[in-house]
Amino acid sequence: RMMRKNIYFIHFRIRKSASPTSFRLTEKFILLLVFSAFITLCFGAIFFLPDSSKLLSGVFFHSSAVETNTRTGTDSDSNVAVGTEEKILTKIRKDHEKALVEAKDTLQKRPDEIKQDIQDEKDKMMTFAWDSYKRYAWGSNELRPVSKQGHSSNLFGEYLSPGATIVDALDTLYIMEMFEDFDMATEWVEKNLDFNVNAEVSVFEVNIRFVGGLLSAYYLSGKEVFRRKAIELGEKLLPAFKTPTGIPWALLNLKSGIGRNWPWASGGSSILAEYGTLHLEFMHLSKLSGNPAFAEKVMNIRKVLNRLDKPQGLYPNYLNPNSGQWGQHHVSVGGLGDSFYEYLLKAWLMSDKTDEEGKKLYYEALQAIETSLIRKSSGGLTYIAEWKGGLLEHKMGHLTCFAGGMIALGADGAPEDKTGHQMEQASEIARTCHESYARTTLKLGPEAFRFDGGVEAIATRQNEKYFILRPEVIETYMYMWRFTHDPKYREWGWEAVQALEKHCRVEGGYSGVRDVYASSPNHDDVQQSFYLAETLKYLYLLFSDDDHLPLEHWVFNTEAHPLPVIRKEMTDKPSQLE
Ligand code: DMJ
Repeated sequence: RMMRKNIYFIHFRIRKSASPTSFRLTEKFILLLVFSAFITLCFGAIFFLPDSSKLLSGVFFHSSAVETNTRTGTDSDSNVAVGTEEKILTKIRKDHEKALVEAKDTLQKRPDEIKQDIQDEKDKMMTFAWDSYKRYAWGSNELRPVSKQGHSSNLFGEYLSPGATIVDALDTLYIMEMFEDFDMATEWVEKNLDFNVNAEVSVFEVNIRFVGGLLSAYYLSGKEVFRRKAIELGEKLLPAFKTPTGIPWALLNLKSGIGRNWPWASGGSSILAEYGTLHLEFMHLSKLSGNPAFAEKVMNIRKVLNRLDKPQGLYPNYLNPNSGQWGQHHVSVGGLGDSFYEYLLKAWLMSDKTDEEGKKLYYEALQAIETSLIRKSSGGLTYIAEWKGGLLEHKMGHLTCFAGGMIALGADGAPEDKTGHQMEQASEIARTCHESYARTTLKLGPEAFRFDGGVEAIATRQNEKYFILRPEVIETYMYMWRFTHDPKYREWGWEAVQALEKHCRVEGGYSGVRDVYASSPNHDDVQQSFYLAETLKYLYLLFSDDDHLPLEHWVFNTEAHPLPVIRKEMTDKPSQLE
């Protein structure tokens, strides 16, 4: 209904590669030998110049262009082989010049032109990701794009007729007007998505991906099947709240209704980012089902939290559902904490700004985060550190990068004239996260980066160097673009598109990489479902007009599934939510 006809797909031009040019031995052998030495010197320069000078001089682009232009077919190869060295050099010079002009054009393109490119290009990222999943992994949770097969992690239910990618991608397909694929996915949901199974699932993951995905699909398409399935699944999750405090278990067996917590979580605790990331979906479930139980469960979580003392106003990541006491005092705006803060703000926005308590809790928490966790490096980069028992760990996760977008989204409602300050903070966080990408070889961000031991925005531990197609940095660019229209956010998004295409795209889809500092990608062979749900959707929205899913009407859940604002005056008419 609200979709515009004119849509823009993210694309990339692939430069073809072929076998290296070969030279035949002729009587001009010596001349060719000299020429080979010249070529070797050129390549030497390409590899040994620092990246910055390659970029400035255009050499960086030359190198791939030379490959392209000298490797595109046997015809040109044989022409080269029989030509004189002068002809060869002239050809290479010409190719270089052409490539340089092309490269400069790309660099100098303004966002509007880039948008035009995106519109024109046939090779679409979402289409490729989706088609690959369809082809090799249909019905599995996720695609293994290198080995070209499916895999089903039990996080979202190994036996839950998995299909996590299908449900997670539904709204992206709809938003991008890929309606045939949307219909195919709908049919799969109708026929296969079954919750009456003996399976243990993560309550959080099932909620953000499955409940969130189904709700968005319902609101976008109006198809009843999604409403029904979302409510059915929501009801299956309710036994998770049967704890002495009502703080839900992390894991739940859908058949027996028996819950438990992650064995690694401090003293049997539930996790802040998990029990704190149910609010948006559960409020909508009550709205759509007429059953107040969903809303009651999440409002009770607030009550429990309100009763507790917060160290320096901060929320520790661990809370014991039996005793109602904090576990380890570890605070993070990244993993284990992140979307709890996001949902406080969004609860207020989604309630048409009537949920005053959500608003108050959000701005208070943000103030505490600013006081205790936000720091500036000596090089001038703002980052959000982690807090362990009062000590700061100067590390920021890729996950934490969503906070730039969150702070920008909340800036408008900030108390005490802090709007400008919060926008500034949001833009600084966006810049830091962009730096974390820019300072790698592959131009993709590491899982976590540090500001200690003489480094800034760089991962120092091997197990923090991977990139798994996460969306948070692009999510922040999207919000920053919407609020500032500063072209740099589209430029940064475009850089990410290029890096994804160059290093993550493989024959059978998109894959994460194990080390963003390596000279070439080592693929992890997983196309995460959130890549289709979030990364590609936020990229698409970054290059769309602002009235495409306007932020005054839609609130994105933490998996980027848009949920409509529940208007005060329409609270009794579910069908008129949007
Ligand atoms: C997604 O499942 C959600 O964004 C979640 O809140 C955090 N992690 C992933 C993406 O990185």
